[in-house]
Amino acid sequence: MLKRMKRILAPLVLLCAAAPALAQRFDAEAVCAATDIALAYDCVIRLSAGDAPVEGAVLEVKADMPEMPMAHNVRPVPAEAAEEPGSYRVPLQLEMDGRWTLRLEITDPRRDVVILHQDFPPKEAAEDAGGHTHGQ
Ligand SMILES: [Cu+2]
Repeated sequence: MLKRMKRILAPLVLLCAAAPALAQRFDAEAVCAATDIALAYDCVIRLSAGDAPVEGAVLEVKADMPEMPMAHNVRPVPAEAAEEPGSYRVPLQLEMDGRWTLRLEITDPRRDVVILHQDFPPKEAAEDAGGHTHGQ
């Protein structure tokens, strides 16, 4: 019985080892710029896995304020591929200034969620670029 199990499992293990990139989680960073419209921002999100840009991804961005649960209901915005490989443009219409989270819901090439923390209007200091966390 055990022998049989091993025979079934062995090819599976091989498959996983052959595709280490697939096991790697996505990473993202956002650069947002103010527009002429109040509280509207043009964000460019760079998506990567390992150090490689992720091209052709499908993702939506949901903005929310972690410190104001239930206060905002900004609709998710589908990201559009930008010129630079692995870059995606997301126009955001926020409802107030302050600290927002951008929840990246990635559906392709595989499902993942990356949460970015971002101040609006964006601070100029690079030190406050904001960290990011992963979540489901
Ligand atoms: Cu708020």
